[in-house]
Amino acid sequence: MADFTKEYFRMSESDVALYAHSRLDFFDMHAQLSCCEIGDGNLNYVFRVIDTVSGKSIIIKQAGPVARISDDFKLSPDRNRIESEILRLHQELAPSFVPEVYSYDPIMNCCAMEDLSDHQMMRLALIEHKKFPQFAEHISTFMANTLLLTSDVVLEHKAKKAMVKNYINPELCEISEDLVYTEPFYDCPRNIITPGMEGFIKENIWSDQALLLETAKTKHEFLTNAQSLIHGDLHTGSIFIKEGSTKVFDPEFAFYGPAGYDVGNIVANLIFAWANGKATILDPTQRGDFCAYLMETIQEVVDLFSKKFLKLWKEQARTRVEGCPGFKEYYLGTVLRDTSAVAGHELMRRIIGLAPVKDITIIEEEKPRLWAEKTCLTAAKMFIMERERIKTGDDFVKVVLAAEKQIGDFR
Ligand code: SR1
Ligand code: MG
Repeated sequence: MADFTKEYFRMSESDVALYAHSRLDFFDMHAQLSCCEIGDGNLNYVFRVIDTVSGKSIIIKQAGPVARISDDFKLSPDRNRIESEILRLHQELAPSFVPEVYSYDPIMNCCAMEDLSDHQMMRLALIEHKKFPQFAEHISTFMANTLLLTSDVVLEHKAKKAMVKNYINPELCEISEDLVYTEPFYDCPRNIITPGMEGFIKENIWSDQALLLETAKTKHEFLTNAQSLIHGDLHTGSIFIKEGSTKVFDPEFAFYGPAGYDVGNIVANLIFAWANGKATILDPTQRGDFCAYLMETIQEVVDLFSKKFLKLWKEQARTRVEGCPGFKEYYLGTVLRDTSAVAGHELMRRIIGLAPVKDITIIEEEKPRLWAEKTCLTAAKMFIMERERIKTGDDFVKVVLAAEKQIGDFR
């Protein structure tokens, strides 16, 4: 029988069922457990264990020593500790927007958490063109709380530095440094590029020296700005959703970085869903309705985030320095500038880099696929180049509409 108490090994489905029975205080002794690996992410193994007698279920997530997507990425399984601790912290800072964590096991590098099978992964729900009217309200609260309450604005500075130390996450950061900030900007051998896009990318991205200079600046912002304890990978595949409920999970990329990184990721991934809607919904009324919903959501996410961030600042800022008139508006301005830049980077790296998103790859026909990719890249470039002036929800929406106009219609 497998021993889960001595040495790490990668668990099979039957190991996980046994683990749940013997190591967790969750199922009763008469439980009949069945286990299935359900993970479709790039890094980890996710198991759903269900008791066929009571119907009770749980999720067990185990980190492997290398990424699922490629053995090139050797990763510290410590990411599972970071993930479990951050989920617990997020539970305190933004209650009801995260799954409950039941246990963390530093030997097997796995954690057990609430099964959210009544929710759907947000990316897949958006690909089915479902709408979630409360999403902007939920995610803006989540981001304002988790980003401001972990910053120097609110935390005592030595306590904040201890947090920076505890959540140093060099290997996962390196993935973002390479995949988000470096590889999309040259002809990197592991970039995945859709046939027909090569010329557009060479001409508009790789040969644009002004753009490359700005991406050098934004990369160093990511490397050096230990502003907030960010989620670090807040795309729609890291969110479970159902009508009236939003749950953010998978914070294994968390570290102290620029607050705008999370907000920018949300904006970019809503744009992918918008591009998918434009490219795949045949009925014009339905298409207009779904795409308008996404533009409104982007606008609301940015504006609600700003409003809640300022309100929370007023209530929680720690010292007289943070109370200095004009400072909070200045600081928020820098977060929105970074939001714009990161939205641009996320759009670029999912079109040009190693880790594309399903919203785009699912578009089978050539014309709409190339339209979607070119529109996303055009918006991306504007977000990076014009980041200093992009501040309101309306500014973000206008960038997408300007990119759409520039590329033209494919129909
Ligand atoms: C090698 S990991 C590729 C991507 O998957 C994760 O979800 C992150 O977004 C990462 O960049
Ligand atoms: Mg992930």
